[in-house]
Amino acid sequence: MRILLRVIVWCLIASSPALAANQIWIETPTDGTLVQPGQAIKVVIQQDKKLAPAFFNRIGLMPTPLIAGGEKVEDVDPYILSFVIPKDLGPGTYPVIGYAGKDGGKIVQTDPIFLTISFGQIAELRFDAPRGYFEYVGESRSYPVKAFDKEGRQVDLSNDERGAVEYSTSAPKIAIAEKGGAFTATGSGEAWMYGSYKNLQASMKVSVMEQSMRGDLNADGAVDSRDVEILRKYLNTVPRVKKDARDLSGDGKIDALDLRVLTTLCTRPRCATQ
Ligand SMILES: [Ca+2]
Repeated sequence: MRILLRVIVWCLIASSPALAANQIWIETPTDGTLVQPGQAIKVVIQQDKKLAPAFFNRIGLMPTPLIAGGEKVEDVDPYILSFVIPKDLGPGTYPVIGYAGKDGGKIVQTDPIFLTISFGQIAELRFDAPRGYFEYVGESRSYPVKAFDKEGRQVDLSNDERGAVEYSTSAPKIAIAEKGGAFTATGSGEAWMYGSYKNLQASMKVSVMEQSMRGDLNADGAVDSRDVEILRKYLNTVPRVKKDARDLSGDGKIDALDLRVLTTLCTRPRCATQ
């Protein structure tokens, strides 16, 4: 019985396209990449390194609604193919499948990857969180905005050629905007964070906790090993803002000296947590 089972499993594996797919695969783009109609896409196909170079002499992409077809002969891997997404293609998810073959040999296929088309008309920007929150002055957190078309589908802005989202705040004394949706707390209080793209703007309230106690970096009302852990993560860095709560020695650096000062501020012996 067991032998029979093995034979069946072996037959399944041997006839499975997954075996052939192991010989070649699509390295980029990755599965789930958001794309736009009219966008030029570069597809990188890799082959199993155990195969000799030029093992395949026919490499191409299977025709799909996304790809009109086309074949390219290359003698080195990675094989790089390109195509332009048709301008009139509607939103949806479309497969990309690569194939390779050798004259007189059989054709092998990659596993498919799927690209998602979302419309380029951006109707709304939204922050990806209900509210911004910082536990101490000097902390940086990422609050990128997301863009949506008028049907509520997400539009990818990450490598948009039409320009990047610009970030700002209502009060630089509370928080400042850094690159790519990162913000840094500069003082305690509340303010607004903004993300702008063309004539659209998203806004979100942000709070920077007031420090009730020097060294209480996570704003939980105690100085303990949790605060030590936070400080430890930033050892030997230079704070972005003045009065950074981690720069306890006030010398403009976050280093072992601050760690030593912090341990003297602990609420309980040995910085134990409650
Ligand atoms: Ca604390």
